[in-house]
Amino acid sequence: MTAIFDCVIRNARLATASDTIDCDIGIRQGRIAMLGQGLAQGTREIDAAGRVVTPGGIDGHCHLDQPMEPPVRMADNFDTGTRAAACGGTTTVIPFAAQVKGNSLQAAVDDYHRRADGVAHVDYAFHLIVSDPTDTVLNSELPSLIRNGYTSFKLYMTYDDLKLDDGQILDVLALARREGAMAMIHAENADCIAWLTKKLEAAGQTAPRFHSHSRPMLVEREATHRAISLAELIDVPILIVHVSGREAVEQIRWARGRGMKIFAETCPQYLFLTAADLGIDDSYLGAKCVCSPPPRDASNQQVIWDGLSDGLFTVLSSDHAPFNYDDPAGKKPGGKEVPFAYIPNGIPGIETRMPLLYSEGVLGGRLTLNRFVELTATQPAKAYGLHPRKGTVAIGSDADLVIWDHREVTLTNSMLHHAVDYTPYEGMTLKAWPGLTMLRGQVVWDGTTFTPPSGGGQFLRCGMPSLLPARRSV
Ligand code: DUC
Ligand code: ZN
Ligand code: ZN
Repeated sequence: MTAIFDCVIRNARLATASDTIDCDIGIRQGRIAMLGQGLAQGTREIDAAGRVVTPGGIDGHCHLDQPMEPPVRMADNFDTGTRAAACGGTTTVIPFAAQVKGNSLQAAVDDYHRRADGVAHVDYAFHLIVSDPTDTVLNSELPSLIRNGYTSFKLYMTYDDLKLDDGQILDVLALARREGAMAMIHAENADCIAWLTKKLEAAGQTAPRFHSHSRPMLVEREATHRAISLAELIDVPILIVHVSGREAVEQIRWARGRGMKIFAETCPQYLFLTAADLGIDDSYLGAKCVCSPPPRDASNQQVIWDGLSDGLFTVLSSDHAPFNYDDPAGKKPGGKEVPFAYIPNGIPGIETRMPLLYSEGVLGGRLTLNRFVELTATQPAKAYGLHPRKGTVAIGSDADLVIWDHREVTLTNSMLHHAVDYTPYEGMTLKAWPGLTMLRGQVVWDGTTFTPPSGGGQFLRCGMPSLLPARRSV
């Protein structure tokens, strides 16, 4: 007799965003087929023996193989980046197809598919980055891409090659409202950053640590408030990405108090790093932690923890932006220790996102297990139109799961699977690590070894975000 399940995970303590139950999990053809006690024998049996099982993580903000201005190149492509994701308990990633100013958005999407096809080891969708909202982009390309499964896009208020002015942002937000798409906003005031950078350079203050002086909380607070105001003018929800501290959080709470739908994302670097990690002297090692917005201080870390536990934040993502430290294509462009303004922005974190939050959030007593699931899987799936196929454990959902090992782990870069030559969390002691990651019923990480899934990671066309109201006409 053939078994009715391809696999049964037995004796799980299964957590979703709403419930924690003790059960067996029956899997058939890559999907969750049954939850219950005493399920029939599966072709494969995995005993979870009371261990916590959660949905596979969804990293709703990461950068993989994103084209850069030479000589800079990202260290991770879809092969190494998604391998690292899988080993860290993430089964879906959503990196960015970035429009180059002067080029079409469709060209960016086509190029990005070529980079991912046949190479990814977990499932993936694409956000878009809109850097040049021409009439063609607004009237034709973007609406048609949204209808084809690219339902979220990022807008930048800073970075010369990406930033939009307020009028352009209003144009794109109006389109997001018409089409029901999710607009993500990078909120930092570009002119203030440029002005501060010039002053710092004139004073010879160019070491990596001055990166945080050029982007104080004020520039994030102002841009966050402006983004909220632009969204209010159009009457459209937005999601503010990588919120780093108190003053931005205050703006979001203020807007929510006025009944606005402002969603918010934060990242592990704002919980575990501070500006001191960019250096307390002029050492170049601080370049490893140069990212934007920059990490703040201990009291801001606490504000971020509070926002994670009390519901302020919608999602927790990695903002994995992988550049080697000791590399002419990385943090030392052209082989030189450069002024902070020329250091590629970003830190690696695709593999450490889930373990850091599980260990220090759940086992550290700061977050409930269900809130952990909500932040790392369920709400990203809802925000980006992948729920309920992804982000939860329910009958018919993809069997994307993590079994957690509660054990002491000293984090070192040598145990990670990305292609980056450092981790900002080197030497940290964690209380847990994924003991098994399953993608659509296939074990891709068994706690020791990575095994690529047969058939590879699949491209996911996103539906409409389910955190949003239905489409409206302006
Ligand atoms: N900031 C971003 O906005 N994107 C990538 C990395 C970073 O630090
Ligand atoms: Zn950003
Ligand atoms: Zn980013």
